[in-house]
Amino acid sequence: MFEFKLHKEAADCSARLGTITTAHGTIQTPIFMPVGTLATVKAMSPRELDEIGAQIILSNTYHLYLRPGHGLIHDAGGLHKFMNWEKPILTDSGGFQVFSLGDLRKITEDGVEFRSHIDGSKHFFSPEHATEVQMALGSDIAMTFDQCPPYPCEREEVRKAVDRTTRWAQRCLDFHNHDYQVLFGIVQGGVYRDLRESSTEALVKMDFPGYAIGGLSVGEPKPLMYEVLDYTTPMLPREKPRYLMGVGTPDALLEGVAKGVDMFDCVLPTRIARNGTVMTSQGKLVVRNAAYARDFQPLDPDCNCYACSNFSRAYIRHLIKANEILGFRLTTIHNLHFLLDLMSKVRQAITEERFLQFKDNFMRQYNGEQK
Ligand code: PRF
Ligand code: ZN
Repeated sequence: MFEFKLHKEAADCSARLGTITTAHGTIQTPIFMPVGTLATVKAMSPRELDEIGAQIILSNTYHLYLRPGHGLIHDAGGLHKFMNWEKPILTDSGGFQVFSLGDLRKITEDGVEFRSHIDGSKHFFSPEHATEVQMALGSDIAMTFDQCPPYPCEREEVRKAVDRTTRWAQRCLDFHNHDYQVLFGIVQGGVYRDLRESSTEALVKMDFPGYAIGGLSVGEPKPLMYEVLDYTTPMLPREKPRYLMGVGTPDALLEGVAKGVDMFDCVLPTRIARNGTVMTSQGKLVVRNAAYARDFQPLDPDCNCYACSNFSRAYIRHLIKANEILGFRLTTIHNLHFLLDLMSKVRQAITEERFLQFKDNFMRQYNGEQK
């Protein structure tokens, strides 16, 4: 079961308000998806995720295939039951993760041979296999197996990756067969406009229920990513959800929304939390720094999350310096709350036809960075 409803479109930019209904419930777009690579959003229980307003999470095919294995998760009753998360789950196909392995992999038309980052054992992923694993996991949204070229990358290399991604997308689609799970296509093409065009055109013909924009936020300058988004989102069907993969800085989320993106995911909020950095309405703050040793304010005075309502910067810094688990849990709770709350404010602003004004105000405050 899957339905995308477009409720509103901004008059002065491409921002959209919508809902996506899956077998595990309805989510509101634009949305940020916390990343739970190993069937856990690191440091957070599902109850806590629920409390901070997470509506959907992302998990990774590659990691779960290697450990504990999709067969085991299937036997446990599927990923939702295994991890006790009852709301929607999107799984990434493993394409991106396998391609990030560098020397550990070999690509052919049939698929990718790679060595496990855990024990060095040999494995093979094909479009069919990536699809089969995702069906066994039982996520609500599965992704096609794509080839994400690095940045920078020669045009000819990117062209080959686009053509292969197109053929692999068709193979995923032909193989996919699941009661409620849907499969999204992934557009590639690097920073080459005509390649983005041919990738999009080929995938749109296959009529996926949703489309991701892959191959961005891989090291290119942000203005270049925005330029690619500017011409890529209008090539995608208006009535289908658009997902920008691997983007999660506040400025890029707001730009993405303004350019018509509906879904985002990123490890950033959870990863930086674990090294003592938080996002606040006044910019990034490295609470681990000595400057906060005697700072008894909350992480973000404008935040009402559990961490900010109950603890000071000084206390959280102390926990992190002492390597206490609670410190990392509190910064994770705050960072996820911050982005989920930002997206909720974004949706409210679109509803009230003042999104661009909201975006300007937010960015002005955020860029007045604290040290
Ligand atoms: N493809 C897939 N997953 C991804 C990406 C991609 O291009 C990116 C790029 N930022 C993040 N995650 N399958
Ligand atoms: Zn907070």
